Amino acid sequence: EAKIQDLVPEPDAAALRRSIEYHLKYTTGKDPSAATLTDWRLAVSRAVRDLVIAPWFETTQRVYTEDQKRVYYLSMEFLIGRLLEDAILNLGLDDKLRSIVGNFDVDYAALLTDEPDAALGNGGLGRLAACFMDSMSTVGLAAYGYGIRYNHGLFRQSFENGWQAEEAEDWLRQTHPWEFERPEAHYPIGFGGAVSVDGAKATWTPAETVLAVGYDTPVPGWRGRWSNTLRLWSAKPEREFDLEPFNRGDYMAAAAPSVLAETISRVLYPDDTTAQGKELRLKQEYFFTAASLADIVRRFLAHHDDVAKLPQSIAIQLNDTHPAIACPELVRLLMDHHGQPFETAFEIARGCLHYTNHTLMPEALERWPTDLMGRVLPRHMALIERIDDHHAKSVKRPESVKILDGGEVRMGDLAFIGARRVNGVSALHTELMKQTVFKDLHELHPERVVNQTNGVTPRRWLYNCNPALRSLLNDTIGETWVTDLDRLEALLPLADDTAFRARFAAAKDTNKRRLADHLKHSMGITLDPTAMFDIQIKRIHEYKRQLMNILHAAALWNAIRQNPEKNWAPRIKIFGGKAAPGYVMAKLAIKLINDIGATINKDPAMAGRLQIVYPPNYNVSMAELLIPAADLSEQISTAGMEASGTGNMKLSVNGALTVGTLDGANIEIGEAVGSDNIFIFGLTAAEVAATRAAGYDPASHIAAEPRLAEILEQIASGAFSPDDPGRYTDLVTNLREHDWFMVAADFSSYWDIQSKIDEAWHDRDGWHRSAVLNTARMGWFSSDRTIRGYARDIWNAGTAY
Ligand code: 26V
Repeated sequence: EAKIQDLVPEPDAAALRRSIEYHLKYTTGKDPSAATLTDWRLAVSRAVRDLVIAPWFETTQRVYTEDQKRVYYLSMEFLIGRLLEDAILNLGLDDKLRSIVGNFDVDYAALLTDEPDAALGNGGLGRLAACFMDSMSTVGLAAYGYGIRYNHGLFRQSFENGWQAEEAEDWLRQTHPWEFERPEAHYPIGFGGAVSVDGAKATWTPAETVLAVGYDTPVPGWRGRWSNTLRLWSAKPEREFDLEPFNRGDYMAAAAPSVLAETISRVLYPDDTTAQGKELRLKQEYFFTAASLADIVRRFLAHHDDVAKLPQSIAIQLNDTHPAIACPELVRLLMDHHGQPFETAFEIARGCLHYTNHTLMPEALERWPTDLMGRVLPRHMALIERIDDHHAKSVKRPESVKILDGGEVRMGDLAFIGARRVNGVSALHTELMKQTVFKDLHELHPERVVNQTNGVTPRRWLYNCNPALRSLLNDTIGETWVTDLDRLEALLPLADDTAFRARFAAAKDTNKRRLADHLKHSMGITLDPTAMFDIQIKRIHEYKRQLMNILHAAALWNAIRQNPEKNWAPRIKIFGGKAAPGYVMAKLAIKLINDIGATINKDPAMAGRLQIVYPPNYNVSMAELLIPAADLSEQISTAGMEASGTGNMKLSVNGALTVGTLDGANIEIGEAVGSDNIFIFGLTAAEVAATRAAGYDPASHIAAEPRLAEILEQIASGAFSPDDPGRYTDLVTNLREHDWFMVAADFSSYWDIQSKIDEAWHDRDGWHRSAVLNTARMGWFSSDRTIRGYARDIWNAGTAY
């Protein structure tokens, strides 16, 4: 039997060159002498894309003829980043293209970075979905990703005088060469209106309807041996244009339907902290969920006739509660369109649906006012009530497990009740789910909650972003690690090999110089690549405690000034991340980092000792530069609050040592790399809960830690903000009196572990040994392992590789 990868025509350089010339001329309509860098990039992208088409068709065909179980991953966010370099490296075309493009007299590196970074997500949840797409193709699982084709992804961040400023992002301004519009795959999606009931039959007549139009992007796995589809929905009006107002001369009114409809897929919500009950957000959720389910049911019925068999043929994964409306929507389709009675419809739907929880933070759990839900989705509101009653009747103590509570629909409870399996994303997080938010539901349905610890794709996050380490690994242990990351264990004995350690350290040095060059060009700053690169990159959130990190920097500044000749480990603290535009505290933390940074950076006594760097607009592409250059990875959330983390995995597998709390996947990372190769500090999740229960008093911790007391006084008195001395009054008061995230409680142990890290840094051999052991022991955190876990424990679906 032919392997799908045999269908990737072995691309000889001459054919590739001709294909690029062809696309430049006939697809882009440009002559080489007039072509811009972007024209060349589009031509190269098309030439590469052509090579993915054969395996893509072949995969689709094989899944269809073998009637393989299909997995549908429904996610409001796919944070995919750039696609060209990823595709080139997956297909093994890097060397060939570098020389072909060079021969056209075009800068290959510049061509790759000309691609805008597709930022259709906020952070961890969206990037996980992108890693899963890569892994599902690489392990050969029949899968479709479904999401929204936002016209504007996550905002662009800049700093104005140290404050975050936001600008609309515009990735579709240029042609997006990877997608295929599917005008034939369109579905009308209704909103509002009324429901009429005739006996057992309900008919929903929506007040407005928009069209969901699909755009497909092939997702090639490693070496193109399999290729799944990412289908993103764009909202279009049913009629582009109203002729009647146009004829009257009212041109605005003529275009109104199109403006209204297109609003639904216009922009990604940039707030991943609070679930405010915004009508447009609910419409986005229903829009993409309903379009996806219509598409899924249509594909099923194209070669099956009995909807009762849906659960054998398909598995749907809900990425958090954002698509949780899938439960009543599928019940609605089965009842109103396929004549199933309610209870059968509900059991079929539940047999198909699975739900992943990504956060326990109460303010991020979605709840929709019942009046809003009833107005936007009247048929669904009625079905949710019915599902709630049906479930309550089947259990003891029904009052503790109601979906409808205080005039709101609790989407987590709906998702739990409507799902066959519910999973957390790290061992700790799954335990906390069972003990806290889903305690009552878990007791009623003890088989439902399972754990699937997150992972990251080793293609993008090691092979592609770290060419220096990639070639060392390939030279040393061969290339099989790319699809079997446990093979990194072959490095274990080499941790004690001086020559290997030196090569490993040299790769790190190369990556640090690459980052230093980049920051020189983009920000005009100079970094000493021999200093420790101490990196915290993630969304700005109080619970992630960027504040504690910058307080540590300020305390270090005081300590170094007092004792400049001490053997300080030279450190460059690098921050990256965006704050939700409405998150006042997070934006103030950004300003504080920039204020403290400016003070430290201009102090000549800090030269060669301490520096603060915060490049604006952290995104996937910047992560690809920062992660391979990190020596120290900051994973310092208040224990119990970071569901898993995935940046922690990327940094460790690239040879950074972690300083972290016992939170999320840090715990499992510590078990894997060994306690000698990670720096763990702070309260445990149980201690955090107990401290809170006993009545936490930050003032006593501050009084007991003069270093912390001193910097808080400095900050409060305006030492870092002489232009506005009162800027941080509230922030400091909050730390002194409330400190929900327990910065004061953990500060001493954070300071102490950072001092140990300074000592460890001076033992260069010891540090590099630990770095090698981090890489060697992180294989388990491949998202290939995670996906095989979902396939086995949740989806009951097969994999070809
Ligand atoms: C939440 C919300 C709340 C409602 C409004 C819009 C919105 C948009 C995004 C989110 C996502 C927050 C949840 C999230 O990203 N969780 C992260 O998921 C990662 C993948 O499982 C995990 O590694 C992180 O620890 C977790 O914070």
